[in-house]
Amino acid sequence: MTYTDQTKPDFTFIHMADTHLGLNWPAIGRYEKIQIPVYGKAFGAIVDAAIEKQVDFVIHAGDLVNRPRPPTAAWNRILQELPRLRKAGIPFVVTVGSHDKPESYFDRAGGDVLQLLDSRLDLAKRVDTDQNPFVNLRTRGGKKVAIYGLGDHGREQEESLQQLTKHMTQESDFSILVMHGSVSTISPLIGPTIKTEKISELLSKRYVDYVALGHNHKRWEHKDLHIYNPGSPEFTSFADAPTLDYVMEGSTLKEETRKVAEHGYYFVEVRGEILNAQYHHMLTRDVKNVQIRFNNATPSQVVEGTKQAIIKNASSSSIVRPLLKGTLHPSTSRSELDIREILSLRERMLFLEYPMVDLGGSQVEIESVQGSDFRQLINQYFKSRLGKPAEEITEITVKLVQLYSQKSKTTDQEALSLIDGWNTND
Ligand SMILES: [Mn+2]
Repeated sequence: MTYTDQTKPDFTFIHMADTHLGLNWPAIGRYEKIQIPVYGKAFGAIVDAAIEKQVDFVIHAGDLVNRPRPPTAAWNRILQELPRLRKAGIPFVVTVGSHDKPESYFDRAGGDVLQLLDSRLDLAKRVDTDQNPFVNLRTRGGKKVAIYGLGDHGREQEESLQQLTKHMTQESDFSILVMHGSVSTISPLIGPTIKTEKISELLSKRYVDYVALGHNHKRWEHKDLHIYNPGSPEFTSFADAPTLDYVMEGSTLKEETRKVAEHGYYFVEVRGEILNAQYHHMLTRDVKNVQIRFNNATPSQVVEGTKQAIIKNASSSSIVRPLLKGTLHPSTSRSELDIREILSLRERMLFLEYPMVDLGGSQVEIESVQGSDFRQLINQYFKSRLGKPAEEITEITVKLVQLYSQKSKTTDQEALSLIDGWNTND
């Protein structure tokens, strides 16, 4: 990168989030297909960029690790990458994400990973309202930058921001609010949320010049205000992935829409009053949802259409989730669907998720008959016993209940392959 005197920024930085080091998704069930390294590689690639561009600092908006007790592979990666930044003289400032936070009493007693990185290893500056709410940095060109941290505080998010604003001054040349959570205009809205007006006020009063979000895994930015969310550098679930939308008309498959999902980081240049946030896309794995809508289709048409749509989109490195929507022909039933036939495509790709079937209501029925959302109940119970892994266990339990509520000759087989697809998640 070459700048002229007119374009040379006062300083630059990188904003990333949601690296989820240590995650193994999807759990493929064969040990040589473990997915942990892709998250480490994505993190390493951003560190490479930071060093190559000689940015003044790097900010991470939370969820550095996937679990508060990360596996050794994640530690290995952290202790490989962060010293490279330190050696290059690039401070790494991070706030506390929902996944970095210890949940149990025993974990809390030892502090969190980010605390170890900060006070024990001097590899990061941890900013959050609970300890060090902000850090002041000096850029190479002598500019004074303040970075305020607001981790994940759940329902107390607004209150915590209120606390944080007490520390804010207009004395720095540039100020950043790094926050793990959403603002009210983000889409889709997830997790702890601050009203956009509150942020807008901080921006207009120049208490803050750049708002660095994390938590939502898809890229998003405010159209007028300097509020940016880079998304996760790699896919962490099918919810982060693009969706290809097909409709089956008779025996013809028609593509309707493509919903993209961007993944990467921001490279930000600041020069005087001018802020230029450039989005850099990452090379990710090939992950997608393939959604097919059927109208009064027979079970064999559904299987055929689904297979066609999957084959169109899958190579040996693809990770695919089929979503089957619409209605079955009234004289047929969900139990006649030969899901195994769809799953036989598994060999052709890296991972084929067990299809989500929403064809004329089996899933809806069971929930309304119970009179309550059984997913919620199961999740609550598992959470109280297990913490974070509860979500995955809930998912598989709900799928099994749904599967057995429509028992057929092939149900046991289907259940086995469903379990098989999940069985190596730690
Ligand atoms: Mn996250």
